[in-house]
Amino acid sequence: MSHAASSPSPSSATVPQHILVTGGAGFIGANFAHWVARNHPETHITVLDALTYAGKRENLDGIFPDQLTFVHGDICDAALVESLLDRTPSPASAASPASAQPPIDAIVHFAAESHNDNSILDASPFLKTNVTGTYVLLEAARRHDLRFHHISTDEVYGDLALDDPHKFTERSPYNPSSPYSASKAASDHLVRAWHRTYGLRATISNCSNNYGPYQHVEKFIPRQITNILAGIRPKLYGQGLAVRDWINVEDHCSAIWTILVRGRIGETYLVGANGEHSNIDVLRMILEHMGRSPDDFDHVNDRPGGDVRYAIDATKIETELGWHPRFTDFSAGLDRTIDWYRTHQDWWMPDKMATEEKYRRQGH
Ligand code: NAD
Ligand code: TDX
Repeated sequence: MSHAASSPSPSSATVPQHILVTGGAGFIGANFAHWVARNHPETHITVLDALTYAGKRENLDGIFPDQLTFVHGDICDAALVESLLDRTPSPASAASPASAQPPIDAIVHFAAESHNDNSILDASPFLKTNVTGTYVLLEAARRHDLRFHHISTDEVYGDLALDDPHKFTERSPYNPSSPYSASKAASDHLVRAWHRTYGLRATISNCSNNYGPYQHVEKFIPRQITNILAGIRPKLYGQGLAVRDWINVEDHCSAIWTILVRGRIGETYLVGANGEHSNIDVLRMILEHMGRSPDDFDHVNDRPGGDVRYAIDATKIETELGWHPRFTDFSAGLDRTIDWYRTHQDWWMPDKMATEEKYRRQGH
C-alpha cells in the first residue's frame, strides 16, 4: 500500500473511543474484545457478528455490559452497517442509554469464513463474506471517513519450502493456494485500493496461525485436544511434516491494537512470534501434555493443495512500532489451552460430533 493517494503518515496515536469489531463473537475477535475490555476500559466496543457456526454470543460473556454493544447481523447487509455508523441522532436514540456512546470512529474487521477445509467443500460463503462483506464495510468506512484495520493472514503469500531460509515479509508476492486464502488476498487488495483511490485511513495485518481459548474444534490444535478428551484418536493430515508458525492469540490482539493506534496509515504489518513447529511435533506435544503415548493418533488424508510451511518475519512491526510478543513459550501456552478445553466442555461439546462427521466425509 505504499502508493497512497496521500503519502503515508503516522496515524494519530489517539485511542479510539468506539470501535466496531466485526466477527467479534468468533475466536480471535472475541479474544480481542476481551483484551480491549481489560486494557482499554475507556473504549466502547460494538460487535457485529452473524453468529455463523463459528460464532457464539457467550464468547463475549464477562465483558462489562456498559462497555459492549452486541449486534446480531451480517457485514454484507449495507443498510444495517450504515445504521450503526450513522451519527445523526434520532429522537428515539437520543432518549436511549445507547446514545450515551460516542460515535464509532474505527472499524476492526475480523469477520470472515476462516477454515480452509470448508472453503474446499464450498467456496461460496467465502466469496460472499470475505470479499463482498469487506467491500460493504470499506464503502461504509469511506462514507464516514473512519479508521479501518483489516485482519488478514499470512496465507495470502502462499507457502515456503521446508528448507527455504527465508520467511514472509511485507514485500512477499501474493500467491494464495486455497479458496479461503484467495478470498482473503482479494479482501487485502480491496483495502489497498480503497486506501490508494479514496484515501481511506486503512492498515492491514497479516498474522500467522493463532492458538488459544474460544477456537473452534474444526481447527488443528482444538481438534486434537478435544478428540483426546472425547475418546477419539487425534487425526494428522498426511505425514504431518507441514510447518505452521504459531502465535498466542493474546499476542495477536496486542499487535492489532498497536497497529490500530500507532500504525502508519496505508501500511501492512506482518505479525508472528517465531513459533515454527511441524504438525507432527505439535501433535506429539499435545499427546505428551495429556499423558498419551506419542503414537496414539491416526494418519488421515492430506488437504488437497495444502500449504507446506508458513513463517513470518515480524521485523517491521517490532522495529517501527515497538511491538513484541510476550507469550512465546509455546509449550506453556499449549498447557493453558489444554486446560481451557478441559474446563470448558460445555462450550465445545455441542459442535464436536457434527465437526467430526464432516471431517469423516472428507476423509480427514
Ligand atoms: P472464526 O471463524 O473463529 O470467527 C469468524 C467470526 O466471523 C464468527 O464469529 C462468525 O460468526 C463471524 N462471521 C462470519 N461471517 C460473517 C458475516 N457475513 N457477517 C458477520 N459476521 C460473520 O475466525 P477467526 O479464526 O477468529 O479469524 C478471524 C479473522 O482473523 C479472519 O479474518 C481470519 O482470516 C483472520 N486470521 C485468522 C488466523 C487464525 O489462525 N485463526 C490467522 C490469521 C488471520
Ligand atoms: O485435524 C487436522 N489435522 C491436521 O493435520 C486439521 C484440522 C489440520 N491439520 C493440519 C493442516 C494444516 O497443515 O494442521 C495444519 C493447521 O490446520 P488448520 O488449523 O486448519 O489451520 P491452517 O489451514 O494453517 O489455517 C489457519 O491459519 C491461518 C486458520 O484456520 C486460518 O484462518 C488462518 O488464516
